[in-house]
Amino acid sequence: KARTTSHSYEKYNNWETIAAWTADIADQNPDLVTRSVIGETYEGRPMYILKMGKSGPNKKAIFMDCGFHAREWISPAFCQWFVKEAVETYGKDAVMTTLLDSLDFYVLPVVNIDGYVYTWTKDRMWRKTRSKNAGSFCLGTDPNRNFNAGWCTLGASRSPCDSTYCGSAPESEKETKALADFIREHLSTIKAYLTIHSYSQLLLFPYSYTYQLPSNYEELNSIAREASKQLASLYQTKYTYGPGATTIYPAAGGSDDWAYDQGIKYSFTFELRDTGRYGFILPESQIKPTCEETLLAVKYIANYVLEH
Ligand code: ING
Ligand code: ZN
Repeated sequence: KARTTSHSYEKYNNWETIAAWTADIADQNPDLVTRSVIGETYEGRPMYILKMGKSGPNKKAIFMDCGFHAREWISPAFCQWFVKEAVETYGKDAVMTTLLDSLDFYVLPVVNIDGYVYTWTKDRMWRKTRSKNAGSFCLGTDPNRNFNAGWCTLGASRSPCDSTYCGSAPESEKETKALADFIREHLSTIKAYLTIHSYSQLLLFPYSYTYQLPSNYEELNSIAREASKQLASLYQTKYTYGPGATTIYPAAGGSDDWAYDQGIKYSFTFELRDTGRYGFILPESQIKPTCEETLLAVKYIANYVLEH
């Protein structure tokens, strides 16, 4: 099929371009990247996931997703950047080489594909999925209020017209169900869960659905401190870190809390640049610096997980 747009790591790519890119990057790096489909969206689009790493026995894995919220365009840009850096620096950068030799990364470049398409075609500020709601003319559920972690008890809405609508039940959305099914199927290998949002420059960890601290709070806090320090080392971008409930706001049904309660003890939500000057409409000139600094934090966390 002929291409109508070309892919660039320093531009925001539409879904058609990202989908084609997932095929190309896998075809061009057969010993490092495998593409598969974990499900399909409400509107019928295939949800591609890229498995990255040298094949080997009994490897631990890290799961990372981007594009939960449609308008947070820097997030899918980071997943694409991460995959590019992995294939370009494997065999050259010592840390990346060790990571890919010893770990697998599952990268889901866009979770909420229907919403992402909608932000390109109709409403740049759309957040939710695009599913129909019974008894309402309003569309969509907030995918990050739709997980079974204190579902809809706090910081979420029961009204389909609200941007934080929790859905009719946990995993009511095809996209969150596909993601949760994939993680449940790979629970024995997945040691870390990373989910990329924007904006606010935060590195969050459980819990958001309760003010209780997670059992390994001290460990998560020190990982977040060091990852934030690594991130700042490049351009002095300042991140705040801590449990979601006290660092951003209490909110139930988030994927990081759900993954943590599944037993994935290293679970983090990134809120990338900026702190509000541009907000969700981060200029393309900031894609490269944002992705470069975030990569340092992700590599730090991955290396920590590998060594523990
Ligand atoms: N922020 C997240 C949100 O879904 C969050 C914050 C993280 C909530 C983890 C719950 C759990 O509201 C953005 N920008 O989406
Ligand atoms: Zn978000």
